[in-house]
Amino acid sequence: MGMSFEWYRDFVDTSYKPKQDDLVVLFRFRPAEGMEVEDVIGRIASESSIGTWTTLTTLDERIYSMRARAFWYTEEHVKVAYPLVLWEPGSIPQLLSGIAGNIYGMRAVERLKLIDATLPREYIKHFRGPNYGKDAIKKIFKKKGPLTVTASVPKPKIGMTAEQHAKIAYEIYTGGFDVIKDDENLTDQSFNRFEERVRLVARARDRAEEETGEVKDAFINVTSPTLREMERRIELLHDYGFRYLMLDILTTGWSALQTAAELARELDMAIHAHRAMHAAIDRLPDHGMTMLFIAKLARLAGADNLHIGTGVGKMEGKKEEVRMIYEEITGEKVEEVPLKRLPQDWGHIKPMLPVASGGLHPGLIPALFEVYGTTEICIQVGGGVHGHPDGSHAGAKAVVQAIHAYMDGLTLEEAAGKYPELRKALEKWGTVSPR
Ligand code: CAP
Ligand code: MG
Repeated sequence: MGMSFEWYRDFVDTSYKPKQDDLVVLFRFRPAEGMEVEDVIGRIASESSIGTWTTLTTLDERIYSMRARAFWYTEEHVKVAYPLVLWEPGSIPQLLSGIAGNIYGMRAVERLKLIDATLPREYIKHFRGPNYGKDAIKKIFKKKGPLTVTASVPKPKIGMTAEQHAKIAYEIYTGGFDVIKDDENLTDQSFNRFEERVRLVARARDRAEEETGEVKDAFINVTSPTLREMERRIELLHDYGFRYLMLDILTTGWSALQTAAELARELDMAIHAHRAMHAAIDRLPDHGMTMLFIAKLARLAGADNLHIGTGVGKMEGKKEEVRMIYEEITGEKVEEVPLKRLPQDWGHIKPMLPVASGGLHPGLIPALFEVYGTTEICIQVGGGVHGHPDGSHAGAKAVVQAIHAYMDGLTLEEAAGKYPELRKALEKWGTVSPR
């Protein structure tokens, strides 16, 4: 039992039944040495809603009724229900300042992981979600054949001049790829200025569209030091006819994504969300926040595409997790997975376009499609294109050949007999899963 001036247990109520428009959060926790479970879950619910460490003379009935309630728990999991009134309509930063703020730093809580939250319709109605999402496959890229959107990052990941970058763009566009993508750490450096890259890639895009009759675009990174500069870069992309912008959503933050989403809608553009830094937040099983919940927020905030892992490439993220996140960002009514995912009705919010990236190459294409259970995704292949023995153009062709082979029910070996570029890629990498 706590100190006489504490009231954390007021926030534990297993008789409480969450209201329809309560926001419910599932946490995993580990009590600090000597702390009882009820004292820990009381702190989690208290500090993330209206409470603090001591009883208050300023508390009144109205405010008291706004407290969160830990209404279900075990030795290491707790569900907390939050009255809707606590949350500013449409603000992801304010939501996180509550349910993912101070509670991580409390001495009584040794470890804490935010697993998921059920966002009520009354909360999500203030968000517009993706502008295109998965619809982009047909509405932007006008795809009829394999519905896989192919993107490639020039590698080495930074250092190329804008001319070298644009030359690679032309090579992969004419090799059959839809998109040239900036790397997450390419923005506006001396060797590759943003404006010059936009101008030169637009020229390569136009030339390739002319020659192939296909829609080509780019995920050019508008990650900037200020939102004002980010908006300026987005407008420049629009001026050059690009349909997408790319944003590192975690290093820029949720207000940046919500600002970009508002502007993207005005300009009828789509957002390719890169998740660089996510593993600093989601990698530990017992502390931080799940990629599932990050993905949920990205969909709510209006990102169209989101990297969610490959299950077979160089980045961590098991097949089961990739599938669970895939369902979350493309589903309409998402089912609960006990202790791993809460139910979610997405209502009017469109499905996103999932992005598989990280260590991919032609030899991994079949395994990747098996993980996702669909080919209607965006795949990003960097090293697996530009490491091809015959160069980037052949590398792009080899990936496209592997996609077609999968669609035609050919094994990679059978297809290698048909496609020389694919054979060369398989000779170099086989079906290795790089680390
Ligand atoms: C992949 C990549 C992507 C990662 C991000 C890189 O390059 O460009 O940023 O996929 O990870 O820089 O590593 P390769 P995730 O194709 O050469 O591996 O997609 O898991 O967020
Ligand atoms: Mg990258």
